[in-house]
Amino acid sequence: MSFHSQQHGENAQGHGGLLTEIDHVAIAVNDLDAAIAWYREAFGATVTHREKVESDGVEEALLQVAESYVQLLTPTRDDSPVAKYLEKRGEGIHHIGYRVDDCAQALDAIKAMGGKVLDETPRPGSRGTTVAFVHPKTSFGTLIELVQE
Ligand code: CMX
Ligand code: CO
Repeated sequence: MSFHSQQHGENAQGHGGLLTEIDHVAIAVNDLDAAIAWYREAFGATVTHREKVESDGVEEALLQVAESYVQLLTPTRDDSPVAKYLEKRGEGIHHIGYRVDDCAQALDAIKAMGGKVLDETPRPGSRGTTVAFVHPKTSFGTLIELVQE
């Protein structure tokens, strides 16, 4: 056992506590079809799931990588949060989705620490998941989506 893992005990063995997996890395893109084509051409990666999520004003394409996904995201309307992001910051990593067993429990943990959440209670996400977003100002500049399958 290395010095590092001795210092950190269980955590060094890969326990993420309430986080069970990286569910997805979401990338905001201007042209969904162009991004899909690029991933196919470069890596042979193909779309596992494609969906318009009207409640969030986005269309997503999920490319499965092992147990996780790359979520390519593009806005479907001008007032979409992803439209604002693209306008202000350009294409790039928009959020990280962490898989959890119990979205409400993970959300409550953030709230108990005084964190700012964007969903007071879990709500429906894409592909039948239950999700809640945590404000990036609470989590070191990273917009976090808690994803319960
Ligand atoms: N990652 C990191 N920081 C971000 C960010 C992001 N994705 N989006 C905004 N920010 C930062 C901005 O840079 C800005 O920082 P400064 O004040 O230092 O300049 C601050 O947060 C406020 O940003 P804003 O441009 O004014 O944007 P809003 O506050 O209007 O919206 C957010 C930002 C996170 C509250 C909004 O995007 C939101 O509610 N997101 C949750 C829902 C969502 O993203 N849905 C789409 C994905 C759906 C899915 O994956 O299924
Ligand atoms: Co997402």
